[in-house]
Amino acid sequence: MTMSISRPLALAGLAMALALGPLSEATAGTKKRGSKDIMPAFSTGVIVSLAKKDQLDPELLAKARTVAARYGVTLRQLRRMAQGGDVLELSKALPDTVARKLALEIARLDDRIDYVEPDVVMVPLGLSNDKHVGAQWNYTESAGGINLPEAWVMSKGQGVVVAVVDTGVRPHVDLMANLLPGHDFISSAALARDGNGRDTFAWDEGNWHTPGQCGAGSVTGDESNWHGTHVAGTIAADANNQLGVAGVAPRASILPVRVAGRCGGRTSDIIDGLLWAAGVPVAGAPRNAHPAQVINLSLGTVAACSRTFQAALDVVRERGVVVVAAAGNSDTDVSRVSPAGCRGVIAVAASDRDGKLAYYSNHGKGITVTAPGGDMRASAEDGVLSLYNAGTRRPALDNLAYMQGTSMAAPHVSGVVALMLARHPELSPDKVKTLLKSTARPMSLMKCRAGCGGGLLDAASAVAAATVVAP
Ligand SMILES: [Ca+2]
Ligand SMILES: [Ca+2]
Repeated sequence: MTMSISRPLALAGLAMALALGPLSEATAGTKKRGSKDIMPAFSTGVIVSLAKKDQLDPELLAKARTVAARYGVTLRQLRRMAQGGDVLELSKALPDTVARKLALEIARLDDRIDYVEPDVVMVPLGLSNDKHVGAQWNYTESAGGINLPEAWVMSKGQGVVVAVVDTGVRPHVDLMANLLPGHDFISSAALARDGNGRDTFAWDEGNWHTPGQCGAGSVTGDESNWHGTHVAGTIAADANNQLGVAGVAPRASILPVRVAGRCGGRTSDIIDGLLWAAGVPVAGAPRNAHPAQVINLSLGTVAACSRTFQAALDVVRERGVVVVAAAGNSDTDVSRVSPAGCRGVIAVAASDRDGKLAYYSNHGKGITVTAPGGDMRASAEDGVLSLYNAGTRRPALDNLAYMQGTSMAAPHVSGVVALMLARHPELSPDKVKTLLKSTARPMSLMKCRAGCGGGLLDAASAVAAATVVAP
């Protein structure tokens, strides 16, 4: 019954996964937690401004030096600023909080002082210290990136659960901190490769298959593609741990729901997984202790939305859960695809590094927004880098890989929705959809002739808008 099989692999497009070598830090098994997520603010001096633009006199400077000595620093008169005010340089940088106290004490020395402020060092809004974050053009580049660093100042997705209804996950060292226990909904032991049907372990056992085993049109072959791990990494790989990559919402939690194995997943299993992810009781499965606020569906098939799937999506949406679906990679109208063509979902098209609709991406009126999915025809590095496994069939060591597809685009949106909900948990699925559309960056006719929704996903604008609207 090919109509009942949805293939996550089909959405991983021409699954040109270029596996990087095993990461030494991953194999070493140690995890350093050096820097903090918050940007460390510090000051190298204070700016003293006197009333009537008076200049600082030696007597006042001497008093200020006495105060500074109590903070273990000396002051040097550096120069006068263009609009008035004197810059006094500290012998060593002080943390912002300390510099503010020092400034306040100096300000109280003399009535002629209008104000004193720390000469705070401003830094570029860097993303994080993760080893390979420099390869994540999809977060930072102005043409094709999602404007993530500015969004991170506002939110990192703390407290939001995102379900990845997919092939399961590997316990990747760069994901473990954010991984919740999930469930395996694959009812066929043969497709599941774990020796049984449904169970409480959502580990990806590999989806490789022999030639002809999955029928015509199958995209993967004799190598597993660790699809769910890659998707989960884009949503919530741990950030600032000096390892691997960063997820879009590095403080969100991932609920892994395994629905696809060898040859893909049955609609009946996917629907049970979807409902369970949203907190709906499913016979035979334990109660979901961590119901998701966002569900990522990087899978689908070219078929109109079935009544069964639509009914399940309606139930999930009534519970206030946001469903994000990959539009598919057949360069066709999204209305022909399920579940992205179903009502009420956020359908995501894929863009390339230039911010142009990717050559493979589906499109059409049903698209909500477009997000980076990459195009690896010229260079693998123009794909989306995320978490992977070095095993060709069975799981082996952690590593990273580039992949392309609308499967890679959808998790960018799921991550941004997590950032939005962390700021405003009461937002309805409809409101989230409206905001994603209205805050996206419009694409010119050169970038997309039609059917890219609101345009390119803009994380900072979406999170900013989410904080100030009614639910
Ligand atoms: Ca199983
Ligand atoms: Ca990381």
